[in-house]
Amino acid sequence: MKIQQVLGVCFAAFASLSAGAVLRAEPLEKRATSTSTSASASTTSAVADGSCKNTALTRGCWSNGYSIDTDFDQKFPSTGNTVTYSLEITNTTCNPDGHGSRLCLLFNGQYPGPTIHATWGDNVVVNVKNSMQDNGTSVHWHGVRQYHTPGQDGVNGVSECPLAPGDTKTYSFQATQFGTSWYHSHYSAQYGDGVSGAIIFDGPASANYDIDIGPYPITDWYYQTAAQVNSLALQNLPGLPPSANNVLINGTNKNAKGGGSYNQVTLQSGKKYRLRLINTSADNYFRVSIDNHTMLVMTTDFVPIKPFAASTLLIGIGQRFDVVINANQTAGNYWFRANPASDCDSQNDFYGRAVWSYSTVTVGTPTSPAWSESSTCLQSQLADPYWYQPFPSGTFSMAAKDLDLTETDAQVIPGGDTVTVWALGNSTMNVDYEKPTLQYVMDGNTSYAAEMVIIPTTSEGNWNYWLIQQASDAPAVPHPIHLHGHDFYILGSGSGMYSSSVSLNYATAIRRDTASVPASGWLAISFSSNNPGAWLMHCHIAWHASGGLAVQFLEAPSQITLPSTSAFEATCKNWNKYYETAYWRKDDSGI
Ligand SMILES: *[C@@H]1O[C@H](CO)[C@@H](O)[C@H](O)[C@H]1NC(C)=O
Ligand SMILES: *[C@@H]1O[C@H](CO)[C@@H](O)[C@H](O)[C@H]1NC(C)=O
Ligand SMILES: *[C@@H]1O[C@H](CO)[C@@H](O)[C@H](O)[C@H]1NC(C)=O
Ligand SMILES: *[C@@H]1O[C@H](CO)[C@@H](O)[C@H](O)[C@H]1NC(C)=O
Ligand SMILES: *[C@@H]1O[C@H](CO)[C@@H](O)[C@H](O)[C@H]1NC(C)=O
Ligand SMILES: *[C@@H]1O[C@H](CO)[C@@H](O)[C@H](O)[C@H]1NC(C)=O
Ligand SMILES: *[C@@H]1O[C@H](CO)[C@@H](O)[C@H](O)[C@H]1NC(C)=O
Ligand SMILES: *[C@@H]1O[C@H](CO)[C@@H](O)[C@H](O)[C@H]1NC(C)=O
Ligand SMILES: [Cu+2]
Repeated sequence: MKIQQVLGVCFAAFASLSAGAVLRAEPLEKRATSTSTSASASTTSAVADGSCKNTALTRGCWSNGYSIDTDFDQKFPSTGNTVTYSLEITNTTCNPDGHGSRLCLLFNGQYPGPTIHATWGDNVVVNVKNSMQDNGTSVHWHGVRQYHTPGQDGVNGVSECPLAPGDTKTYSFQATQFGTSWYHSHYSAQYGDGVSGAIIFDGPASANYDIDIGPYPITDWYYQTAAQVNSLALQNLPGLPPSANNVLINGTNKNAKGGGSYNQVTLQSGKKYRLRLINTSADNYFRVSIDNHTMLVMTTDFVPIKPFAASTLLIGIGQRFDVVINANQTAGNYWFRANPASDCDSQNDFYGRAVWSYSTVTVGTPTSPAWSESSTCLQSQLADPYWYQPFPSGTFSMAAKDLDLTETDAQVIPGGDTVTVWALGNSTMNVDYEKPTLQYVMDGNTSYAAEMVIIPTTSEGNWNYWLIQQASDAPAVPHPIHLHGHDFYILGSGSGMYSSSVSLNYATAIRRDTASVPASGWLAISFSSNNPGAWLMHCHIAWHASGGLAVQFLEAPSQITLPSTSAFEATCKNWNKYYETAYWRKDDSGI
């Protein structure tokens, strides 16, 4: 139990709803055109509507033959427009909850970092500068497919060398999807120090709303640095990670002693608001709700779903839920809550709060009652996808390969300390910052080091089936598993050992980029080989990724679109030079 209390904070993957939480599905008030049927039909590829205008009452519309019915894995527009951002990472201090100033690593001096805002089909260019003195970095665009741009995925040791202090890199990729996501450093546990920000790609939506109030990142917050918490987490069991000290909602909260301030949102009575919930946690587990208001959930990660109403939502690390909130209650002040889920063994001594107020009342401390919350941590997968891609029935047991998830004490860095490490498929990852996977591809070298944990995918056009199974002797904690370069279909999950007699969902599987392997349980996923590259799949608990809980799928190496060799090599050269005399040494998996 002690282990679960401290480590067991990553249970959620799907929206977990209490039995009474699903209230009513609210369909689009107006369909884009009358010919559209894909919301209810089970077809392999949705047919795009004709053009109609995207307005408050027709959010399913887009333009030029694209709409909510367009499955962006099959088809996406190219606008020819480029949006450009500059992000500079500095080593500075911050004090988001009034508890006191601490070391923070921030994009452009702010937490959360600037929101990257583009339109479906745009090219996105981000100039990143590493102005920290003592860490490398690489910036990953979570959930962004990086279709034919694997060199822009921002995973040091896989798609690039880390950017040395003082170095710059221009990331460039197309927004082939629409919806909400986030970007963060992939350099060890660095993002836990604040190096993250939101991404919005404008596009159609499966529910109507009047006003988009943008991203709402929710994160756990520690008064120690991520490197400090991480080194404690890596110590041998039962040396366990310290608990978080607070929860930040949109970068702020009051602390336990009352200092700091709440995020405040003003609502106009009668309007419907789109809110983009993003879980940017390093570790912890909360249940999100707004007193007296239900949330109409319309998107999970980047993927549209048939809208359903919920009073409370559980979100896994890295996951996003776009919801619509109808400001139709008595004008007043209401709590927005992000509660640690005690039923999931998360600690109860901190909680997230924000104040949502109607414009006609004076902003004040709400007295609104909380929704009653589920008392079970079990996830029920109620989200129903907007686009179906049925699988050949019964394929899984025959085609699936196992990735066993285990935990052990071992050396990650040869000669280094014995630490708690995790393995997927028998191997603990330890990437080589100086020789990323794409370097091997450029060299045509197939003598991969074992600790790269390279797994070849099926050939292009074929499906990959994976069973991620927690070993019976692994600690009973759930893990939010995130795949790069693809969304995977979740065919099923459960507790205990997977058995081929379990029925899987082939017909209406939901597609996500992050999903949970339940404590002591299994997760059955599938993805199609349709994007050549080197794609990491890892646990999104920062400390577990650090402890090596990752594999990389190497897909169609001969068809990979490689990044510019000169830029790639310059980054590596700068890194190698820096690392010769670097003060801090790599002491974990690197990711
Ligand atoms: C940040 O600055 C502190 C002290 O100024 C230094 O000890 C630390 O190594 C720096 N960290 C990074 C990532 O540059
Ligand atoms: C979140 O914070 C940013 C920056 O302070 C602010 O511009 C934005 O309006 C906030 N979002 C919400 C929904 O409160
Ligand atoms: C973030 O994800 C973690 C791990 O899945 C989960 O424990 C936590 O509840 C999530 N936080 C929120 C605010 O949903
Ligand atoms: C909020 O909901 C509670 C419980 O249903 C109800 O008693 C209360 O009157 C509501 N508050 C307002 C301001 O509508
Ligand atoms: C308020 O809006 C919600 C969500 O659209 C709906 O379920 C509920 O019935 C509405 N309540 C009132 C009092 O109109
Ligand atoms: C892990 O080891 C087992 C037993 O040796 C083997 O059957 C399995 O194929 C290995 N898994 C991977 C992904 O290599
Ligand atoms: C392939 O990579 C390995 C590991 O870095 C290295 O030892 C070997 O020399 C390389 N082989 C070739 C032909 O480059
Ligand atoms: C990054 O910098 C922090 C100090 O800010 C340090 O504790 C950590 O060891 C550094 N990590 C690496 C791998 O450079
Ligand atoms: Cu994990």
